[in-house]
Amino acid sequence: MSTLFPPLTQARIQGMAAYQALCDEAERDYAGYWARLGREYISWKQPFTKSLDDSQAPFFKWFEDGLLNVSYNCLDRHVEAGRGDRTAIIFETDDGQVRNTSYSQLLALTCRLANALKAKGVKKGDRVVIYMPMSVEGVAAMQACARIGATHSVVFGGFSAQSLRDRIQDAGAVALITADEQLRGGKALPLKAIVDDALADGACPTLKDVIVYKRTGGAINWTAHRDHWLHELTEQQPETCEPEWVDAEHPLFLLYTSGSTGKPKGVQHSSGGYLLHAALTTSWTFDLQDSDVFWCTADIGWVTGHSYIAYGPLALGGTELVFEGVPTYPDAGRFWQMIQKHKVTVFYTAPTAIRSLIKAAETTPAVHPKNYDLSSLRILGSVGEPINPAAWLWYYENVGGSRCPIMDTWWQTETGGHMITPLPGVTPQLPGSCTLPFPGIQAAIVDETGHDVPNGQGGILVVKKPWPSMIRTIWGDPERYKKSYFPEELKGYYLAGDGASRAADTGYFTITGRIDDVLNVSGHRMGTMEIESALVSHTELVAEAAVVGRPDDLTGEAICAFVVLKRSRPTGDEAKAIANELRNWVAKEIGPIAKPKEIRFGDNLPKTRSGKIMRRLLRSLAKGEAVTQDTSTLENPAILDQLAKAN
Ligand code: 6R9
Repeated sequence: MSTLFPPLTQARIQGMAAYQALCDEAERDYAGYWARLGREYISWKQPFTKSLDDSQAPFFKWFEDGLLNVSYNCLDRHVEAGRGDRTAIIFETDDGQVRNTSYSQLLALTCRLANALKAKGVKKGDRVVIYMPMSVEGVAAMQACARIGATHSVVFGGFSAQSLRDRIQDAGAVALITADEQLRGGKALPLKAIVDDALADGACPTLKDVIVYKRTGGAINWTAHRDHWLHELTEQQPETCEPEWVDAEHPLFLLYTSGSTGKPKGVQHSSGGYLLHAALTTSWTFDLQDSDVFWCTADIGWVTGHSYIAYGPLALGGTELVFEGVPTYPDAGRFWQMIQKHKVTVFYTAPTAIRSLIKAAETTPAVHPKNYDLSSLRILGSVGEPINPAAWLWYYENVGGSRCPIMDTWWQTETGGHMITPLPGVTPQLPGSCTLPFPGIQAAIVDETGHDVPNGQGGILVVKKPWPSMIRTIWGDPERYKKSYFPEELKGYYLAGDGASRAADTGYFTITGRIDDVLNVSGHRMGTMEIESALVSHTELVAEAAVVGRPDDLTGEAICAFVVLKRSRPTGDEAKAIANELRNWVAKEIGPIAKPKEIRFGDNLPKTRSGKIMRRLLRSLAKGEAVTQDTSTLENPAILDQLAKAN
C-alpha cells in the first residue's frame, strides 16, 4: 500500500469510528438518517412528515410536505440569532479592492432585489437567468430568486451569445440579471452586449426584463422598457421582503451541463434536499467553523459555485471570500497572496489551476507559494477532475505546508454536493484517490449488468440509493433523465458516467475518468487518467497531458497522448526524441502496454472555460478526423489546428 497521509487531529467528526457510526446509522434506517439531518441543518416553516418518497422512482422526492425558504436559511436565521454583523462575504475585485458584506447587509440587498423582481412581475415558479460576474450582487441575485420562489439558471459569464440564447429559450426565462461588463485579468468583457446579441431579433419571446448591474460603467446599448439598472430598481425598494415558503421539492435552480452527446441538459435541483446536502457537506468535508475564512475559487456559473459559494457556506453562517478575477493576474502568485492577505483557512480549488500554478512557479520563482505566508490554511480541497499524485503532492507540500489534509471531492452537477471524499479528522489520504463515500451515500462499483465488482477491480461508478440533493429531472425532458441516469440494465442505480476502482486493502475509490475514456488495449483495461498521471509525474519535462484512445487494427484501441511540455514545443527530431523518452517513461511507470502509440506536443490543450480538457475533441484529432463537434465552449479554439498534425 502507498503512503497514507494523516487527517486533521481536531475536526467536527472525530475518527474513523465516528464516520463508521454515521454510515451504520444510514444503513439501519436510511430515511430516518436523512430526516434527522434534515431537521438539524434546515429551519423549516412547516416540518416535513416523511423524508423519502420513492413511489415514482426514479423521480424521487425528499421532505416533500416540508415548507422552507432557502434564502431564509442562508440569511435571516443568522440575523435573527444576533449574528447579523458577522461578515458573510469578503469580496476582492480583479484589481485588489476589498469590500466586506455582513449578513444583515446581504439580507437587505437580497430583499431589495427580490422586491424589484416582484415589481417586474416575476413570481414563484418563473425562471430567471443570471449572467453575472463574480460579485456580491451575483450571489444576492441567486438568493433573491430563492426568496421569491423563482427558479434561477446561472449561465457562466464566459459562454457565448448562442449558448446563452439556447439556455434562455430552453428554460423559458422571463427575466435576466446581468452586468454591463465583467472584469477579469485586467480585461473588460462585454456581458450586456452578449445579452443584447442573445436576445436579438426576438429570439427569446418569453424574456421581458433585463436587469443590469453597473460594474465598470463602460458604454452599453440600451433597450427602453426592457432594460433596467439594478441600482435604480433596488433603491426604490424596501429592505425587507417576506420569504415565499415553498415545498421542499420546489425547483431552486436549473443548471445546464453538457452530456456526452446532444444539447446541454438543464439539471433540475430541489430546494430542501439540495440545501441540506450543500450545508451538510460544507460542514463535514470542510469542517467549517466560525473562526474560518473559506475560499472556493469556482465561478457561480458552475455547480461548485452554487453549492460552495452561494448556498453551503451561507447556510452555515460562515465567512467566505469571493473573488472576481483570475489566478494569474497580476501574476501567478495571486491565489497565494490572497490567502496570506485574508488569512484563508479552508481553500477549495481545481487540479487544473494547481497544475498551471506549478508550471508558473517553476518558471517564475517569485510566484512560488513558499514566498507567501500560508500558515492560516488548515484544510485544502480539490474538485472537477482527478488530481494526479504529482500535483497532489505539490499542493500538499507547497500550499498546505505538509500540514493540511486535501479533500479530493468527487461529485457532479447532477449530485448537488460531495459524494466521495475524505473527511478532515477521519480519513487518511492517498494522493489521487477520493477515498470513501460521504456518510449515507451508497456509492459502489458494478459491471455492465449492475453486479458488484470485487475491490481491486475497475468498473462503473453508481449510486445505489437516492440521496436528498440528487438531480430531480432534466428540465423539459424526463425521458432523457431516465435514460441517461437510470438505464434499465443497472437495476435502478444512478449511473454517474465515470469509471472507478476500489483498492483491495482500503476500499478507497479512485476515479479512472469518464466511462467513455476507459481504453481497452490488447484486452487490457486502462484509464486514460492513469496514463496522464504517469506522464505528468515526469515533473522535469511535462506540464500537462491528455490521453485518448483511437481505433487500432492490431490492438483494438491505441493510446494517443497530447502533451504540453514545461519548455517550448519541440518539432522534428527533437520531438521524436522527447516522445521516445516519454514512451519509455510510461512503460516504466505502468508497463509497456500503457506506452502511447503516438505523442503530440502542443502549446496548450483544448479546454472548456471551466478548465476541463475536452477529450472528445482530442479523440477526433487523434483519429485524424475533422472536428465537427460544437467548439463554442472552448477557451482556446486555435489550439486545435496545432494538435491536428503529427509532430
Ligand atoms: C463538481 C463538478 C463532473 C465530472 C465527474 C468527473 C469529474 C469531478 C472529481 C472528478 C475525479 C474528482 N470529477 N470531481 N473526477 N476526481 N474529485 O466538477 O461537476 O462539472 O458536473 O463535472 O467531473 O468526471 O463526472 P461537473
